Amino acid sequence: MSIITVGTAPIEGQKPGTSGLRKKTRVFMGPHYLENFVAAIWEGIGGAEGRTFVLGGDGRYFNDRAAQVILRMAAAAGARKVIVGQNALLSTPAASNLIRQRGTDGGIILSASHNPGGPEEDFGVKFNMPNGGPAPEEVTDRIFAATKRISAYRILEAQDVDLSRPGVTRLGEMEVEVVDPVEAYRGLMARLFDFAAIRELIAGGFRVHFDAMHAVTGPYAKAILEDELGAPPGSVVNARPLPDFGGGHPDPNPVWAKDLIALMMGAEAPDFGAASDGDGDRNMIVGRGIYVTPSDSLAVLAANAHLAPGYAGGLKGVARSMPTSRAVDRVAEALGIPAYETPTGWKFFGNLLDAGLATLCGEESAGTGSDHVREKDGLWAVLLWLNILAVRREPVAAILAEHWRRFGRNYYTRHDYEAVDAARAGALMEGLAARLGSLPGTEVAGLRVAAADDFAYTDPVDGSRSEHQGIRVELEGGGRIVYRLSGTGTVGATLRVYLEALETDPARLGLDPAAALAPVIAAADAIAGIRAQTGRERPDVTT
Ligand code: VG1
Ligand code: CO
Repeated sequence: MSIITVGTAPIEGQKPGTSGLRKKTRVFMGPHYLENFVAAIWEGIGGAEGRTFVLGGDGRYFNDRAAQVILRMAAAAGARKVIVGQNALLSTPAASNLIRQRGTDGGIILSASHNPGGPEEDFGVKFNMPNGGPAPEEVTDRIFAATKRISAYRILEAQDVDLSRPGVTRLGEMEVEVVDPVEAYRGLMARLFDFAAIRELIAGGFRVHFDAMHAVTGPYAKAILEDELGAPPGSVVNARPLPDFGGGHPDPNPVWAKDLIALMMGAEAPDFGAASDGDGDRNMIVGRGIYVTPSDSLAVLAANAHLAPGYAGGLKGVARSMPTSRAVDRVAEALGIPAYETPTGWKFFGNLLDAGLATLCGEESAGTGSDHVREKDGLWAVLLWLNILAVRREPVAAILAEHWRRFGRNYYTRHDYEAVDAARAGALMEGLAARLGSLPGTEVAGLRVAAADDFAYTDPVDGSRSEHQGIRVELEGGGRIVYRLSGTGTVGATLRVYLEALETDPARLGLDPAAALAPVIAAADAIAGIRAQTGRERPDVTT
């Protein structure tokens, strides 16, 4: 086997976004595209020589071939060892766990998460640090810089490694260890949660339904929910990971997991429903007859986490991404613990978790997690909910009602305008930013603006600063509008508008969220001129 050096040239646009580099699969499969980026990763982290990495992905189209390329490049770069999930599969949280447990120098995750998969859809590559978390901006900036000056990369000339069976092999000088993708993760979950209590709950007739959306969580959910916790076979559906996720978006929200919503709202609804996304780091929670918004889920988990053994000592603090509703802040206040507000994307939670400032983190986009790994974790959230339900023995709806009575309710919705012309979306954001100073004190659609700013974040641990992370408009009475452009899309720009209204009147806690939010929605359009600027009458996706 020999190492060959391939001449190449910089390819434009290899700038990692909210969560790694995401592009159309065809783009990734184009000449040198993947190779250039991987070589830039090696350079951005100071070389791969002598190092050990974890490698795996969500099983989408091109996952298997990309993994083989990365293995050959790691071997050529002098890596000591790569730990790969069997068949190149690893959920994002399981990869994070392996990086930490095995003390590796980081890992590469192949995923475009909730984006659809297939030859005409999306692919992605992300580097995670030795702490198990996504590379911070300082590192992704170095990787991007390396993509702009690359002139050659090195790769081993070799056949594919057999990744179909656990065991140790070699690729040139490098060791390749193929591991069962579920095992270490299952062990971690068993340490955090009271499996015996959940088993007893389920044995008592409590019905669980989990939709893996044809994505990577299927094998994890089957092993844990069915095999370990005794949920009857068939409780986990769409459990086989498919390269195109069955043709849908593996995005656990009421739009893309509508079968689950229909089931949970029907007469025969199970007690508890859940779904996860392409790479297993997101979750959707649904009770019988009630959808739990991710922001509410984070707040309920924060208020009840102490009921699970892994969190019995209480929480050090909580953190949420800026657009996430402030429901969890109200819980933190009641618990007397700090609440942090970070930019969108899990990479901003890493320092808080490493420094022991926060125990629980969450995002409105259905991501919740804790300091057990450095990624959000879909199945973890499901298990924490089940542990809480096993202790409280109340329906999900009753838990929410009690939560709102105690803390108030932050009605919440997100409107996405997808594939908007990038120039028009940029102009909308710039126009807003230019008018921020004049907004406070004005009345819009019957609501008064209390404050407005362009969100910037200074990391309390390392002092790094991230600017232009979305525009916040605070309304009197606790409402809020946030405008932000997505950093994970692959076509045009996606404008996200996050809408929140606070209600503490006990008589108004059970309103239809759309009705409760109608004035805030009207104000959001009036302030930004969304319809006029995007030419869209209504959002493409409402969650
Ligand atoms: C979206 C979500 C964000 C999440 C990110 C990655 O980013 O809004 O909360 O962290 O996806 O999630 P953006 O920039 O498109 O709004 V995952 O599960 O797709 O890796
Ligand atoms: Co994901």
